[in-house]
Amino acid sequence: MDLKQLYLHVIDGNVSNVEISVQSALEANIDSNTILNEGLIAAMDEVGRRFEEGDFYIPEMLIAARAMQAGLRILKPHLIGGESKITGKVAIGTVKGDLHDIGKNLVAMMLEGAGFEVLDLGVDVTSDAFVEAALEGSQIICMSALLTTTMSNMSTTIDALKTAGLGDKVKVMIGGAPITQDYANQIGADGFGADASSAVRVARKLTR
Ligand code: B1M
Repeated sequence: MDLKQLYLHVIDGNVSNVEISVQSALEANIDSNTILNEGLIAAMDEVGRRFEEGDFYIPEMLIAARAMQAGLRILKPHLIGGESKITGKVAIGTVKGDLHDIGKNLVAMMLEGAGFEVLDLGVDVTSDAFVEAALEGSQIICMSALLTTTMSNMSTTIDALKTAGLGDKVKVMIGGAPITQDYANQIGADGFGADASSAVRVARKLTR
């Protein structure tokens, strides 16, 4: 079975064909991470490229995102495995001004699968809401940003956590397409995840 079809169906935003292709790939015993990376994520990268070139507009990005999410729903039980012992409590959200949630949802899903109790704050999350989650016992504040114009809100939240006296009590992990380890170091985040699997590794390290 060829993942090229799945890739093309995501770009076309064809929900039912994406669902059928993910199901067929699973039945053909293709590894769930390969389906995710080579089928779904690669397609979203191409959608982003076409948007940048002016070949795609917001509606095309939206329908591709909807198709990707349909594929993810089928893939979810295969990605997260069977671990269930609670290993820590985290809060996750996409920062203020940013509505991208596919990567954040994927990270949340993988953290949950790894045994973390996950409080999903959604998108467009204010610093105050992250601080509130920390006050309520989240050990790691996980922030996602997809826009270069919103990533500075990560630093604003780190400042707000310090102002609330939580600087030493809570860890901060950040990620998203424009985020790098250098940026994490620069704003004083405790961890950076390049993708959902590394986010799980980093979260485990931060709660050890
Ligand atoms: Co938007 N968008 N978008 N968009 N969009 C990007 C991000 C963009 C790169 C496209 C492009 O130009 N090539 C560009 C940003 C450019 C920039 O900032 N330099 C862009 C733009 C410009 C915009 C708008 C401003 C467009 C406009 O209105 N003119 C607008 C902004 C709206 C807003 O947020 N205020 C906008 C809107 C949208 C849609 C709503 C249409 C839709 C989002 C739908 C949704 O999320 N429900 C959308 C989409 C789909 C994209 C692209 C095509 C795909 C994003 C995605 O879902 N990728 C994107 C292009 C791209 O990224 N290639 C683009 C798949 C996802 C699995 O990857 O989110 O990177 P990602 O997550 C990864 C890692 O980054 C990491 O793990 C994940 C799994 O590997 N990760 C973490 C993420 N969060 C993490 C947190 C962690 C650790 C790891 O720890 C806490």
